Amino acid sequence: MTQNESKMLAWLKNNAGENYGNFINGQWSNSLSKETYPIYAVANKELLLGNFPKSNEADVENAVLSAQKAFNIWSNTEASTRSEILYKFANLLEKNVEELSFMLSAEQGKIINESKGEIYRAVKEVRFCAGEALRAQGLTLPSEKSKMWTSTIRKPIGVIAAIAPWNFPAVTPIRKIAPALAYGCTVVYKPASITPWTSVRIMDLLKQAGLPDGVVNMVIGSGSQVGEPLINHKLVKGISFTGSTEMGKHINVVAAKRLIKTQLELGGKNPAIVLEADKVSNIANQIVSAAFNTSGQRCTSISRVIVLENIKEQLVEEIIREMKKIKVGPAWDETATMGPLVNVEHLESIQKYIEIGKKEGARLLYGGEVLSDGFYSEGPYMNPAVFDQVTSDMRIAREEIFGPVLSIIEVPTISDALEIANDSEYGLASSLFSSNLSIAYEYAEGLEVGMVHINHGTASAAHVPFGGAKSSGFGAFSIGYSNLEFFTELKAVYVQF
Ligand code: TAP
Repeated sequence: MTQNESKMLAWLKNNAGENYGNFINGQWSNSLSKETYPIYAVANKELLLGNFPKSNEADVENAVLSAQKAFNIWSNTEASTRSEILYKFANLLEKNVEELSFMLSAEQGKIINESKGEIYRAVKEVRFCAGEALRAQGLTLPSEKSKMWTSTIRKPIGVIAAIAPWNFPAVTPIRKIAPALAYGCTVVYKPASITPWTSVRIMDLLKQAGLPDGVVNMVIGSGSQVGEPLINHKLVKGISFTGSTEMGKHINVVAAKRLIKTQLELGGKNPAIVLEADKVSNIANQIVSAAFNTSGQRCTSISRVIVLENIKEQLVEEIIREMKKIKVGPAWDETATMGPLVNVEHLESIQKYIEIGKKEGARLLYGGEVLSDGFYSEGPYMNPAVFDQVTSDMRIAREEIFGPVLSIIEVPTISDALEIANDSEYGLASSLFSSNLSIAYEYAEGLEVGMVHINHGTASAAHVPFGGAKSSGFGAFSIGYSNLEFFTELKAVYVQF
C-alpha cells in the first residue's frame, strides 16, 4: 500500500458514511419526503460515501423562496464585501484541497492528481470572479439634452438555477456560483444526483467564508424531481446549465417560454488535427493525455484524430505506445494514471460504442476491453481504446461517447482535414498540430468551435472564455463580459440637473 493510498482510504473510512441533507437558508435539512439514497465510492462498491436526500418540488420551493429573500440583501451588499467573501472562499478551498480531492475522487472516480488540479482550477476561477465583482461597470453616455447626465448601471438579474453534471463536481458548480455571487445574484444549485458529496463540503466552506444565509442553496435529487421544477420556477430568472446537448435543448425551450436567460455548456466531439510529421511522439503524448484524462469523460476530451495519410502510420504507432503507458486503477493508488468510469451504466454505454465501431467497419487497434479481475471487480474499469479506419459518417465519429475511445480518421489533403473537423453538430474544442503559421491561422479562423488549441492538446484559464459553438452551447464561462451579460441586466438612468 502506498502512502497516498493509505491516507485517502483512512480518511474515507473515518469521514464517509454520514447522512447528508439539503442546504437551504444556510442550514442543513432533510428533504421534506425524508427519503434518501446511498452513494458508494466509484472504485469500491462496499465503501458507503453517504446517504443523500431524494428531494422534490417542495424542497425546490423552499430553496427558491430562500434565495429570493436573500436576493434583497445580497444584491444590495457592497461589491467590495461580495469580493472579500469570494477571496475568503478561494482561500478556504485552497486550504482544504486534500480533503476535497479525496471526496471528489471517491465519488467521481478520477485519479487524485486530477481532483487536486480541479480544486486548484476552482480556486483560480473564484479569485478571478472576486476581482470581477468590482468591475460590473456601466457607461456614461452623451446626452441629447443639456444639463442631463445619461448613464447605464448593471443590476443582478435575481435567482439563478445552477445545474451541473457529474464529471467535474467541484469546478463546474463553482464556475456558476462564483460569478453569480460576484454580480449580486443568489443561487439554487442542483448537483448531478450521482456526485453531490464534494458539493456538501463546498457549501460548508461558503458558509465559513461568511456568505449570508440563503444566498446559495443546494437541493440534491434527480433531474425530474429537482431539476425540472427548478427550471420552471417563476422566481428563477436565469439558468446556468452544464450537461448533455439533449438536456440543454430542453432547458432552452423551457427558458424561452418563460423569457429568461440561459447559459449552456453542452457536449463535444473534439478533433485533433495532425498535419506534420515533426515531433510525432510529442504530438501523440499530447493527444493521449487530452483524450484519456478523466477517462475521456471531459466535454473537451479529444475523441477524433484527423491525420494526413502520409503521417498516419507513424502517429498511430506513437499513440499506441503512449496508451500502453496508461495504468488504470483507483484514485487511492497513486501510481494509477486513469481511473474507472463514473458507473457501470456508463461503462456499458461505452462498451456498446466499441461494438458499434466494430460493426461499422472500423478497426479496433488497441484496448477497449472491460477490466474485471482482482480489484478491478470493485469498480467499472476499462482499457482506453483506439479505432483506426474510421470515416466521418460512422456513429463513433459523430456521437459523443464521453469515454476513453479515440477514432483515427485519415485524410488525403489539408483542406479535407478542416472540412471533416467541422463536419459535426458539435463545436466545443479542437487542437491543431502544425508549425506552418498560415495554416495555424487559417484553422484558428476556420474551425467552428469555441476553443482552438494550436500545437497542444488542451488548456483552460480562469480569465479566458470556456464554451462552445453550434450544439455545444453558448454563453462562455470564465470571462468577465460574458458572465456580466448573463448575470446582470442593463438599466438606463437619465439625471436632469
Ligand atoms: P445530463 O444528463 O444532461 O445532466 C446534467 C444535469 O442535468 C444533471 O444534474 C441532471 O440531473 C440534470 N437534469 C436531468 N434532467 C433534468 C431536467 N429535466 N431538468 C433539469 N435538469 C435536469 O448530463 P450528464 O450525463 O450529467 O453529463 C454529461 C454531459 O455533460 C456530456 O454531454 C458532456 O459533454 C456535458 N458536459 C459539458 C461541459 C461543457 S463545459 N461543455 C462540461 C461538462 C460536461 P441528474 O444527475 O439527476 O440526472
